[in-house]
Order: sequence, then C-alpha cells, then structure tokens
Amino acid sequence: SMPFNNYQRLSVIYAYMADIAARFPRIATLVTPANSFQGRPIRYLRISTTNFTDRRKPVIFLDGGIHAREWISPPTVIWAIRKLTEDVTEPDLLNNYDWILFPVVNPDGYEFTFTNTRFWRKTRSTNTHASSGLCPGVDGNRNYDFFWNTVGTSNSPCSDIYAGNRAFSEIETRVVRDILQTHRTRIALYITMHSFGSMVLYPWGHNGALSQNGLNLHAVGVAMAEAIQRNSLSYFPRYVVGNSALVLNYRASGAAEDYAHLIGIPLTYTFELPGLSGGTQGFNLNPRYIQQVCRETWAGLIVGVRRAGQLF
Ligand code: 0X9
Ligand code: ZN
Repeated sequence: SMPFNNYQRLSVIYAYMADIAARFPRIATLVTPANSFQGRPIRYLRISTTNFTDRRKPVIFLDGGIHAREWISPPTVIWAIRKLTEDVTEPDLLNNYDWILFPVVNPDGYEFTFTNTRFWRKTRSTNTHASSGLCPGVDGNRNYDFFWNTVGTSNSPCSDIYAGNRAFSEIETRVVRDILQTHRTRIALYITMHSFGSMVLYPWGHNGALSQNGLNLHAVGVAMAEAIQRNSLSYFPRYVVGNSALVLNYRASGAAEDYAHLIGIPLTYTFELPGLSGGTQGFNLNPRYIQQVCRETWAGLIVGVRRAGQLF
C-alpha cells in the first residue's frame, strides 16, 4: 500500500492506483484518457458503488499536482482514494456519491521536480510557443478558458505564470476540462489541491467579485476550514477562507476553480494546503507532516461533501 512517510514518484502513485483498481474492481476504475506532452499516462480513478450509472448521485471531483512543486497536494487526493476503498470509515461518502480522484494532473512537471528542478511549477510542453525548447512549460492554472490571459498572467514562455498560446493549449488541462464538462450537471463539489498558504479559496479569482452562489461557497468553505482546524496541530497556520483574489491579494484569470464554476458547478474551491515556512521552502513541507495534512484535509472534505450533497 501507499507509503505516506515520504513524497512518492509517479510510478509509485500509479502502482497504488492500479493496485486499488485490481483489489476493488466493483468500485474503482482506472482511467487513462490521454498521455502527457512527454508521453506519460495521465491517470485518474473513478470510484462508485453503482458504476457511475445513477445520475441522481452527486459527483465529487478532487484533483492535485497541476503545479508540479506543490508536493503535499497529490497525497491528499491519494488519501481520499484510501478512505473510499481500503479504509472506509465514512460509508455514506462511498455509497451516496460518485468520485473522480485525480492525484497528479501534471505528471511531466511532477517527475521533473524529482529528476531536475525541485521548484518547477508548470507543464513541460514546448510546441505551443515560439521559443520552443528554450523555455518549456505553461502554467496549468492560467490555461483554462476563463477570461484567459487577461490578468495575473504572462505572455512570456519563460514566466512561471505563462498562460500558453491559447486557452487549453495543454493536454493536461484539456483532460480536466473534459471531466468537468462530461459531468457538469452532476459535480456537486470540485476541489483543486495546491500549496501553500492554509487557505480555502473560491471564485471569482480574476476580479474579486462574488458569484451568485457566493453565500453557499463561503458557508461550505468555512465549514470545511473549521473541520480542518479541529483536526490540525497547534503550530500549523490557521486556515483563511474567502474569495481567491481577495485572500491571495492578487488577481489571476484562467484558473481551474473559476472555469469549473463558470460552466455551472455550484461549489468549486482551490485549497492551499499548509506549508510551515516562507519562500520556496513552503513547498518543502517536511514529509513527517504528510499524514497529518492528509488526515486534517480529509476531515474538511467529509464536511464539505456532506454539505454539497444537501445542497445538490
Ligand atoms: O496562483 C495560483 O494558481 C494559485 N496559487 S499557487 O500558489 N498554488 O500557485 C491560486 C489560484 C487561485 N484561484 C484563482 N485565482 N482563481
Ligand atoms: Zn498551485
């Protein structure tokens, strides 16, 4: 089973997902919708006690690892896989919801942070811009078709917030888009896992305005953060809940949580998971805290999923 005492390479994560699909064939289905720019499988698990056929059931969609260096993100999604298969302590979450659990959206970038550059953020594509090869990579979280490349983005392929040469230039974001579109009317809750900052963020991130569903977004966000806090450690930062642009104090267009909300998903969030230091060291959360962050994040998810179900 999955070791949570350290950050794991993609091969270990994929082996765990394949093992779960093999051991729980009636519940878990491994899906490989495409290969990454560099040819790695892009992979997620569908978990359902009714084979995704009950259209009245809400879908919960969690993704991680779109930003390669944010290593604490994938384990929190993998933990959810564990809690819905190997270690079910909330059977209602398994039985009353269908799940899409996508731990590593950006496998090329993720592997690059192990083999080359620890603080790499973007994809590794080179075919979408002029200086191809010189400065690879697009910021996946600026690549969605939501006021694409209008604010908090860059046209320079060398920038860490390069938006790409068009919306959805990246196969990795197209795969997430296709999941969101396919299950648009059934996804009750979408959360994209990032680090760091201990924040629960919701739309709209390009201008700081609240959406029509702002009251529910805030109420469910606060409920999740309070549950996380109750299960956290005294020396972990307190979670802050609010609009993405206001809490972060910067505007950014083309983000996943905004796109998902735009197409009609009522509850969409970016979680900024904890980091215990500033600067890039915030991405280097000591592996001794992986389990702690996974446990407290799952506590928040339990609350969020049940609330999403009530609102659905
Ligand atoms: O800037 C981002 O993409 C996210 N922060 S991170 O440090 N993980 O890169 C925050 C995204 C917030 N959402 C919106 N701006 N809509
Ligand atoms: Zn991020």
